[in-house]
Amino acid sequence: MNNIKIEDYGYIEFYKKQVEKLSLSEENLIPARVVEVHREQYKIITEFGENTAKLKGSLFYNNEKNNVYPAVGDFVLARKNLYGEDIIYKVLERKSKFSRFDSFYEKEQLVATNFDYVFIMTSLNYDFNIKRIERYLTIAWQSGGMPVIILTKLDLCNNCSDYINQIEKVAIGVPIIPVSSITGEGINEIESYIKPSVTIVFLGSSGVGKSSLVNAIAGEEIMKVNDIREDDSKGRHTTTHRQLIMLNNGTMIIDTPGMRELGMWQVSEGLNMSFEDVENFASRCKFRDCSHGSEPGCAVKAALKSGELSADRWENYIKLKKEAEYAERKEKINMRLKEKSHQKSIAKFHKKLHIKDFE
Ligand SMILES: Nc1nc2c(ncn2[C@@H]2O[C@H](COP(=O)(O)OP(=O)(O)OP(=O)(O)O)[C@@H](O)[C@H]2O)c(=O)[nH]1
Ligand SMILES: [Mg+2]
Ligand SMILES: [Zn+2]
Repeated sequence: MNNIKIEDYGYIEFYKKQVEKLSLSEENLIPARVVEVHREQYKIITEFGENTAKLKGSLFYNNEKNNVYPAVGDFVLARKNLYGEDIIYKVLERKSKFSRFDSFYEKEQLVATNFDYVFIMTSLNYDFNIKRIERYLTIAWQSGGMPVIILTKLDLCNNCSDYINQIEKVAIGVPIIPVSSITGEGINEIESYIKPSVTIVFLGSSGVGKSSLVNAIAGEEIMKVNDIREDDSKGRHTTTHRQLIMLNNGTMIIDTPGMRELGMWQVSEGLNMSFEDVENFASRCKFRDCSHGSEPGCAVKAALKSGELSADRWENYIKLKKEAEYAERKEKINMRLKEKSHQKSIAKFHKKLHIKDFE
């Protein structure tokens, strides 16, 4: 792979300006984009082509509080190694990021970064679940990318307009595109997003047809698809890791494995956007701190009663909000713990110096 221009990978002024501000010239660092992330190994693309890379240990494994680790889609500064792995020095500030709350490690997990569009994919059969779409939309609005809803497996569906009507109610102002990767129906409607230097992240449960759509758009088999699987609800993950793919026309797609769990992570803006109707009602309550319980003049209760607001939508809003608050509390605790261990390691260091002084 010769003559690669990192600009074609979306390296725009936003990132260039950050680099100009850093005085790293003597290190000979070059811009790169992260295309794959494995446990401790990365795959990056630079002007020299694709290569494996690892983190500069002293900069990343040093128990600092504010280390930012690379995710798929990131622009980083790296040092070229002609004989082996490149070395990643720094992750540049992101223009967008999709993250979820990892309930096992109780912290933020980044799914993808620096994309322009978020394709929220759901299939028009067993998988269809309006609450999940509300959840995806909330995180997508928060991400900084533009959400688009893609309804897959159009060829398997007889009552699509019914599904579309349901989605329109919860996805106000979001494009909704039904497609079939088998018959090709609807693919031309996606074409307005398929432009050079544009990055799109594909999200959705396992088996909805994310990788199939990558192939349908590309017109060739780039991603592996499990053809014997019929019922997507019972599927095993076919795609096993997140990956940024460059199509022939210069569009980049981040294909992801389906996620079982999509916990809320810092989504207050996302909630504002995806539940604008709900928050509008709440802002009209008589008391500013209304708990929407038994207070008089509660606009939410009135809307629920009149049917202007559906009970399902209200309940889901409350649920997502609670989850987000939980994640926020956990984050605060984690920050405090990190702060403590950071202080401890500094204290240890000083103690060592001190002992040496008197030796
Ligand atoms: N009938 C029909 N089947 C489809 C369509 N798109 C995908 N499929 C089938 O659905 C199954 C899953 O497709 P994948 O593309 O692997 O799904 P995925 O979302 O990438 O799944 P993971 O990688 O596990 O997250 C495969 O058997 C596909 O052949 C479609 O438009 N119509
Ligand atoms: Mg896949
Ligand atoms: Zn109220």
